[in-house]
Amino acid sequence: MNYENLLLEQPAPGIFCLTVNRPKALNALNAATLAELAQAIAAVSANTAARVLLITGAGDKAFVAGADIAAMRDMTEEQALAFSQAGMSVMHALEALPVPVIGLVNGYALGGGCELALACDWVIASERAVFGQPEVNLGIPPGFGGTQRLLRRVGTARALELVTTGRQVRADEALRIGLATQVVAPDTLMECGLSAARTIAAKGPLAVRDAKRAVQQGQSLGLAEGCALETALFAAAFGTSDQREGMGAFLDKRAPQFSGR
Ligand code: DAK
Repeated sequence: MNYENLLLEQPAPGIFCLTVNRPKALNALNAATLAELAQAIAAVSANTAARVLLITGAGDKAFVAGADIAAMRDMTEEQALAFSQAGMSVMHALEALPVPVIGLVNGYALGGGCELALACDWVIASERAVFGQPEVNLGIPPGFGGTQRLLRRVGTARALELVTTGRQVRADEALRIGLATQVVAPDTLMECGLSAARTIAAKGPLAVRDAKRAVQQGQSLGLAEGCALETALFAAAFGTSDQREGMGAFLDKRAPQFSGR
């Protein structure tokens, strides 16, 4: 499928890479880009061979510099509601993908761009990355889930400080507060992402899916319920051929060949 504002590529078997591609507007998210993101995420979700999704921004300056301010300026409340819902549903769809989603933040990740990074399962940042929720500078609060996902990732006080001041966070601080899990040199960002993706793609796909699901759902469960979910997923794994293959391969001292069944 051809997209106007995105590139969806498959650099290796099972590994998909989605690039937001509007470099002249620093990859800002307008309605058309959000609609394409929804389509691309649905395509990856429907592909049973998919193992990992990488997301990045085109050019060397921005991951995504936010929702498109020019497109938002004259919106009515009704239009703003529809725009926020479109952005929210993209972020939810990304989070709900059964495969891990790694954000490769190559530059500015501001406003909607920071929210897109927060909807990724984790983020590898370039040394040039800059994160922030600067919406208050524009007279609006965040609208694509930033307040909620930021507080879950960095804690309440840090989230409050960032969303009320609009302060920008550089890569080293992002690493320290948990917005990024790793910071790498700009020209190694894609290779680091691919390396993580290859590692994941070699694992049991059902186990990866269920491990992601347990961690994600655990965020909104009590400890006992979360552990009950883990028990159910663990037991169900023993009905799969991946479990027999993984354990058999270990005992045979050979590399496993997982089938995802
Ligand atoms: N939207 C549209 N265009 C943008 C943009 C954006 N977010 N960010 C940059 N651009 C455009 C610039 O207008 C410029 O276009 P031309 O003038 O060349 O035509 C081009 O990209 C290059 O930008 P600069 O010339 O400004 O580049 P600099 O290197 O000088 O500065 C910068 C880079 C990232 C620091 C600066 O561009 C900047 O501050 N950009 C805005 C960042 C920002 O404020 N982001 C948050 C956007 S607000 C809601 C729904 C959604 C949201 C909130 C509520 N509801 C419905 C409730 C989400 C809001 C946001 O994300």
